[in-house]
Amino acid sequence: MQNPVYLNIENVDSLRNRVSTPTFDRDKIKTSIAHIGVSNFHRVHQAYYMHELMQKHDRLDYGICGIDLLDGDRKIYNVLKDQDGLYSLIIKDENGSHQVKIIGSIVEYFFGPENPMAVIERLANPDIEIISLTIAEDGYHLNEITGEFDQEHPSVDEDVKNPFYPKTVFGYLVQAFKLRKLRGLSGCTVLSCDNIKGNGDTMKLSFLNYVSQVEPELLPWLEKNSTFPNSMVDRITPLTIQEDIEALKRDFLIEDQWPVVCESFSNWVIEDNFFHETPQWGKVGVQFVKQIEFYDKMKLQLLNAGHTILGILGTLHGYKTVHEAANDEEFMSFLKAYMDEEVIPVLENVETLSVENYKTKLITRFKNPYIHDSLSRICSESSAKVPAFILPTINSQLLKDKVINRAAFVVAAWCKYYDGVNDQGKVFKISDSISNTLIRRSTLSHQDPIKFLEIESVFGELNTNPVFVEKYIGYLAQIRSHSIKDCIKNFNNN
Ligand code: CS2
Repeated sequence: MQNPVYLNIENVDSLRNRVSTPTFDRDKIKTSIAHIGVSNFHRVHQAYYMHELMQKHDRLDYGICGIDLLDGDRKIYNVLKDQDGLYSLIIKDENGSHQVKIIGSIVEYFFGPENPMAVIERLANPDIEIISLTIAEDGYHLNEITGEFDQEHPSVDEDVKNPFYPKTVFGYLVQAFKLRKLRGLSGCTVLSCDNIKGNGDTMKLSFLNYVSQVEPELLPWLEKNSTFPNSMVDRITPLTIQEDIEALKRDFLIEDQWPVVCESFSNWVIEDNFFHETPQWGKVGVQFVKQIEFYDKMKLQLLNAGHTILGILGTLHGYKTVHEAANDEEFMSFLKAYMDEEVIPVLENVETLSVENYKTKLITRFKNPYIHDSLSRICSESSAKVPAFILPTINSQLLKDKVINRAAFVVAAWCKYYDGVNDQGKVFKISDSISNTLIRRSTLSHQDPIKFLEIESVFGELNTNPVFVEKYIGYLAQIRSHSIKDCIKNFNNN
């Protein structure tokens, strides 16, 4: 038997008869994108699209410079360095077919904590026309309810005090734009690729707010020299597990330290608002639109909310992955009814986008047994997810005096989630930047249920809405005295 081949530039051609490898000349690639946050999601989505452009259309002008800014991201930086930016993308569809592609669009990589000045210089380089971001929902430092930038956030405060050794994206960007202005260079597009409603507008708001504190004189230049398109990104991407690494070695004889798995479905819709000319990404299926709002709402309130719901309810039951929960007919009936009765009515403006088709496809995507998407991934940082994915539905429904039964049930289940024990008596791990608050409030809710709803930064004024509060209290009592599955069955039968 042959030995596995270590993935790097020297060896990649020898893999050509096993998997799809880059056929373009990587030395000819021009780096015009700097991407901050080389997450698994970035690697299956944007980097994949740019790779396809190079591979299928010989467009070598959209090379990516990957950048990470957090100490915790050292591993991906080391892996990309070792593997010359190459990595394996394993696409798994619902029928069990697996396709492996070696992605070659990330051609440079920088690590902020090691050399912040190098990152700032790279961002300021005139070749960079787009600075894109995947910094996760909590990277924007927003107050979930007011939607405003949290100026008091400790890392923001640190950056204000030490502007030349930044920690946050905002700190880096301000230095890069300052250099561009000083050198008489043009600005660029800042493209957010995170799951946030109006992600570009949000980024703009947060960034300009930060700039007004540290470099107010830069504001007029920025107004003329930057754009912040909104975008909707979609591709389910589980965390890589050891089994993925082993399977690649066993079945394809490829030794890759950190391959990445995703579903076959993929979607990217971007508001056409670029500082330089609109990128030629339509060739690989990227859609440019005038208005993103409808696409955004549909995706966040159906897919991401659907995930959060399966995540919370499934974890309470004892399931470990999305597909386990989604293939349980009781859980799926609950979710379908939530979508039909509580979400789709508030998506009235998106009829032309065929919400029904999206929903039907979504159910198959959730059920895909080959994507081992862990519920712990889904439930991490729920304090940023619930307000972004579920509360908009609740608020719209309440405004119109419409049903919020299942949504209130989910919020009650979310409170129970912080008891930290499932219905099989097993303890599960809670991972959230405000986990102490969530756990404390959930504990207090045993005596006074409203205490959980009083976390203002999460729920805003929802605790003052009598219709919601009554339902929530009723469901919480039910959930604390019956198994989650029995409660769901009860729902489905009524
Ligand atoms: C998930 C998303 O993190 C989550 O809660 O819902 O990562 C989801 O898988 C992606 O947005 C799919 O496009």
